[in-house]
Amino acid sequence: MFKPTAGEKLVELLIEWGVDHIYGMPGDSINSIIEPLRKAQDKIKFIQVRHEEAGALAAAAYAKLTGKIGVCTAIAGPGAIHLLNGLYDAKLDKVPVLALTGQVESDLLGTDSFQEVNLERMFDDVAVYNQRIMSAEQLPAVVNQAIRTAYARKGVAVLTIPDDIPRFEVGKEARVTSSFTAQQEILPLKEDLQRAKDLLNAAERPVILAGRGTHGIRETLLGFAEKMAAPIVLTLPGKGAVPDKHPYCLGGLGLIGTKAAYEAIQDTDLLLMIGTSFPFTGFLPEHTKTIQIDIDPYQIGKRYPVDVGLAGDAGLTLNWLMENVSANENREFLEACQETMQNWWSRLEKQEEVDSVPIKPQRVIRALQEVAEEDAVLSVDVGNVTVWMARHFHMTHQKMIISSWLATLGCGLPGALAGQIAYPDKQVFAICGDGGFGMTMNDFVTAVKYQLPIVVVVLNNHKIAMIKFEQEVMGNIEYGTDLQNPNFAKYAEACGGVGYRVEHPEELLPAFQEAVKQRKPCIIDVVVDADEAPMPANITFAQAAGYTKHMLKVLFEEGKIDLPPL
Ligand SMILES: Cc1ncc(C[n+]2csc(CCOP(=O)(O)OP(=O)(O)O)c2C)c(N)n1
Ligand SMILES: [Mg+2]
Repeated sequence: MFKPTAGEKLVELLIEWGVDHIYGMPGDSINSIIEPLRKAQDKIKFIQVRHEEAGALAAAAYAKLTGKIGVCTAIAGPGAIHLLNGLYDAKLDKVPVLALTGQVESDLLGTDSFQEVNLERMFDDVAVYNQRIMSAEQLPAVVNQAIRTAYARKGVAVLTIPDDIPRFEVGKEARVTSSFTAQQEILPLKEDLQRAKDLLNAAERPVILAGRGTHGIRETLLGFAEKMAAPIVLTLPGKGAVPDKHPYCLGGLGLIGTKAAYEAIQDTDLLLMIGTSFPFTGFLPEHTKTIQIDIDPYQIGKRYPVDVGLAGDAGLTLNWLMENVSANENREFLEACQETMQNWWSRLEKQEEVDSVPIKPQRVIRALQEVAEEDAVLSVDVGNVTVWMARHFHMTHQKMIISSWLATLGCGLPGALAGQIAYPDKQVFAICGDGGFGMTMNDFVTAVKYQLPIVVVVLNNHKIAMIKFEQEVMGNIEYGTDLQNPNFAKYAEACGGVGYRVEHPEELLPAFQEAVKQRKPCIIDVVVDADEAPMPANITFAQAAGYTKHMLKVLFEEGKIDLPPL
């Protein structure tokens, strides 16, 4: 009778779970996993990445985009170590990822063998499930449990597989378990809903702070906002939950935020936090009544004092509240917020039209906006580039992903690879700074290899500009912030893609228009102004004081000063 090897069984189970691709770099300790993957390539595709970190970041991005588990693999030792950054991105953004790593042969473990690293200990902090496979018979049940745990606990499962095990046959004594995970719908306690209802009925100026947990409930959220006459402020991971230009939307909060959002949050008499554990609590009001809705009770009241916690599904909870609260007839506060927001948009539009050289980063986002289709995927890297995208790009139905909580540089390109694999027919953009792109740019050739027609936009200011401003606001002089870059357009061509180098504003839109028609991997290398400051909507005294100190240092230590134009 045919008995599969443990490697074959592993691949069979991945397919049963609906996994259709896996990112990785083959090598010694996983060759016995790669061989069954080769045999099953019509059902599960192996995407060979050039750096395991890009593979893990892509797996995390795939999970963020689709809700399905992202899978990556790496050899023992160095390959496994390279996965860590992407796995932490998945952990911090709470998405399911499975990492399969090799390990030295079972009978060599613990002998300081070649490439032996204590992987269970190394992955201990990042993983919600972390097991070394001990036998071929153990493997099937553990694979099922690993994937189930990653889904149920929204995190990373790691299976460390000693080199010999995938080659053994799985005997009939192996336990048979289920390859699926059950779903649930959760409503908060009745008495908590009742208390929330009372607070809402008494509120005159309610404001909604909507986070990642509000994706997919757009109509409910807007219906609720309308009934409560409550403007909606979005966290960065919440961007796209409602269209940015919707009359109820006041844009983002914090350093990336808008004046309207900042003021609304300061003036509100009832803050309703939905699906967010907003970390920048300095931007939240000091004393105001607060309701927090989150599917996970662990998040409620964690960072900010709340009066009522509603532990439940955001959509179901809002539906209950909508049916039970009375409408807020007073729309004055909402209308005042809307007016401030209109002014804010006009201010941003003016910034987007400036035609100086070097090009203003805001103008690049405007060009992107003009070519991006309604269902495009936008993978945004970390840096000032994040601020420009968060503020200037008006989402309608696009999907945007970023490394929200780890904020790791280099997430942009891997996210775009995953986006194009998940949605072969959609436009997919990576929007990166030169610092961020530089961290994972070697995997641009992966897009070329697998014919993934992503468009990478590099806002090239020859600087890690966000850090320059951080240093200056602290009162220091920038140091270690200049970047020596290649010509990224020529790099694209050298990799077999298409490159555009843009140095003047009038070349910008034509480059974008051509790039999206190529259906080939492209890089648009835009030389942008490094001195364009991502000014927050409100400037604190400490920031202003710090900046003044920086200016004085430049004057006294370097004898020069560039005052910003009035
Ligand atoms: C892996 C990693 N290293 C360092 C940082 C700190 N960091 C945050 S933003 C940034 C600069 C980003 O520069 P760039 O990509 O050129 O974008 P810009 O700010 O110039 O638009 C750095 C170094 C980080 N977030 N992640
Ligand atoms: Mg830069």
